[in-house]
Amino acid sequence: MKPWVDVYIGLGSNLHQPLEQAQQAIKALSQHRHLSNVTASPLYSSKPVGPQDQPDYINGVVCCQTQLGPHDLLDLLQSIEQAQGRERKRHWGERTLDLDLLLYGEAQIRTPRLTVPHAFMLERSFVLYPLKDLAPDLLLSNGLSLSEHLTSVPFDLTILPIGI
Ligand code: A4P
Ligand code: MG
Repeated sequence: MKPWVDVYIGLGSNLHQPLEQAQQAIKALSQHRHLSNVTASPLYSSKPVGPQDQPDYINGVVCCQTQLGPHDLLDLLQSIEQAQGRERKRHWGERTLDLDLLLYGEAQIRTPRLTVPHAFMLERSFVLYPLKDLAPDLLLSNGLSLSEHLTSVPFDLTILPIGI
C-alpha cells in the first residue's frame, strides 16, 4: 500500500465568475476518488500580483490526503483546470482557474514539470493566510513556522463571508 501524504493546493481565479470557479474546484477536489479528507480554507479576495490591469482574484487553499505521486496529482489538478475551461492570457495574468501544488508532504521536488514547495509561496499573502487557516503550525522550508513567517507578511486580503 502506498502511504497517504498530506498535500496543500492553492486556488486562484479572476475570470468568468471567480467565486463560482473556486467553489466548483473545491467541489471537484472533494468528490475525487483519489483524494480524501478534503478541507477548504475560507475564500479571500486579493489584488492582483503581477500585471495590475486585471481583475481582483479569489484565492483559497485546500488541504487533503492522497496516495497519488506528485506528478499524478499535478495531472489531476490540470485536468480540473481543463474541465473548467482553463484560460490563461499571459504570465501572472488573468485566468479562469489556477490550481498550484503548494506542498506535497515534506517533499522537495524540482523537475521540468514541478517545483515543490511552490516557488513563490513564501512571498504571497493570498497563499499564506488561507494556508494558516488550515495549518498555523506548519513548518516552512525557511525553517520558520507559518505563524512566525506571517509576522513579516502584511495582511492585504479581504476575507469573504463564510458560506458563500
Ligand atoms: N509547475 C511547476 N511547479 C508547479 C506547482 N507547484 N504547481 C508547472 C502547479 N504547477 C507547477 O503553470 C505553468 C506550469 O508550471 C505547469 O504546466 C506546471 O508544469 P501555469 O499555471 O499554466 O503558468 P503561468 O500562468 O505561467 O504561471 P504561474 O507561474 O503558475 O503563475 P502563478 O505563480 O500561479 O501566478 N495574484 C493574486 N492576487 N492571486 C493569484 O492567485 N496568481 C497568479 C499566477 C498571478 N497573480 C496573482 C495570482
Ligand atoms: Mg500556476
